Amino acid sequence: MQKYSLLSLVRHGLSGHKGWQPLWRQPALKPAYDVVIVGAGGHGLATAYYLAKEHGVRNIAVIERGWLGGGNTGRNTTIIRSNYLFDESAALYEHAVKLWEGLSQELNYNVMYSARGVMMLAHTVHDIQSFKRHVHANRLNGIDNEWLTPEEAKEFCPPLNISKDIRYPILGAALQRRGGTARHDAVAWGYARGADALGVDIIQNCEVTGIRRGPDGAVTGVETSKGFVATKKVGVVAAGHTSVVMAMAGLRMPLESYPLQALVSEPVKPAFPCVVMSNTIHAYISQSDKGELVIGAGTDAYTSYTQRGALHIAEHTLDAICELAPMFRRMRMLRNWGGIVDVTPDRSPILSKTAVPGLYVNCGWGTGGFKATPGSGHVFAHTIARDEPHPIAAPFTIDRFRDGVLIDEAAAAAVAH
Ligand code: FAD
Ligand code: PYC
Repeated sequence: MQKYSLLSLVRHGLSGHKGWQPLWRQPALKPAYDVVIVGAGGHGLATAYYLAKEHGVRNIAVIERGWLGGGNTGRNTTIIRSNYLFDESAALYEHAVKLWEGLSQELNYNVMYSARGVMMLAHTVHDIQSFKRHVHANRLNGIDNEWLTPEEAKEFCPPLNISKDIRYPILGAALQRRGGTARHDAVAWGYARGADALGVDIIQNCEVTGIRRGPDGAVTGVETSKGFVATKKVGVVAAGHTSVVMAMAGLRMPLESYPLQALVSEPVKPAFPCVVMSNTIHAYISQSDKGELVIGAGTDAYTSYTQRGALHIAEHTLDAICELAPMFRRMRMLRNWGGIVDVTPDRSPILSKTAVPGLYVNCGWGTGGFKATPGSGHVFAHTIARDEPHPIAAPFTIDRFRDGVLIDEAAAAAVAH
């Protein structure tokens, strides 16, 4: 694999940048693989990377019906944090944050992880109680989180309006300083490049249309738009389309798929130093390194597979943003879009073996899975390679919906809490 470094940049610069190699191959689909991953989003690609790197499985295909990173991975607002309430969630998301901290070095690819701080605004007494509970629970788990007064919040993020005369005044905030953002495309590209270098075949523009099972019920392969592929292990990592893919094996999933929308502004000079989330009014905002304000909303009210933005959602969210940071009132918005998020009844993911031997599923990340990408891939690779869950993944079994052992991270929420 070509290495990226200052030296290689200078060397290629001297020869007119003509010698760079493509980041991954465009291989033909082989008739058989040891493992097939369905879906080349960040989670699927990370799973393949760690399967190859840490478990020595080299004969892997990642099959993607569109282009890699074109699903929610390339559509999200890139907020990274680990300030979840329950011990199980804290362990999972903190595992991911620790991997984020070294990911650019691990992949030799700049994923632009920026720990600029994630601030969650409280607007009601209930918010204050709930966020303080999170602060205490996180600190007991060794995860940084602190409570700020409105004045301290404004000091950390000067554009905030802390006047008491608005619809939802800011009454305080929880701040995770190690939280932040990363460049979403780069995460998909970095894992794709790393997996490809370890021999993983990434097959784009190829839809999985069926899952074949043998007389004992175990997986024997997948049907695709490019033909049949034999395999004994299939990992489904298809986000909003997981229910559709799992139904191919006869399994009904505890998932609902909703559009979640986001939008970006015209680019401006650095003006917004951190990430701000307001779950109460369903608005969150950060500024990309390109200068665009990256703004997101709550989920749409209805289930749907429509990956589109809608004006009324943008209007509602911008109403809130203009109240929170009035200096943005004259900004123009450039584009909006939607992604289909896979939501479980307890708003926690599923990382699990299934009742079908050889079939594994990684889904249910809903509105909040980007932050988990490295950790999710890491523990799911273990689950597939060893046919038993990684200890961090064990509580996130699909069986919890049968047994009632839920991990209820705000089931009423319209965005991740
Ligand atoms: P995806 O990237 O969606 O990958 C799944 C892939 O499966 C897709 O590429 C799809 O084409 C493919 N696929 C589906 N069916 C088939 C098939 N039959 N055959 C082959 N391939 C198939 N999370 C955060 O942590 N922070 C945020 O700030 C945040 N903001 C968000 C904002 C928006 C607007 C959206 C939509 C999501 C947001 N999320 C956020 C959630 C996050 O984007 C997702 O949880 C995460 O990216 C899921 O990654 P994935 O790899 O599982 O899914
Ligand atoms: O999970 O932090 C998050 C998030 C913010 C916006 C959407 N998801």
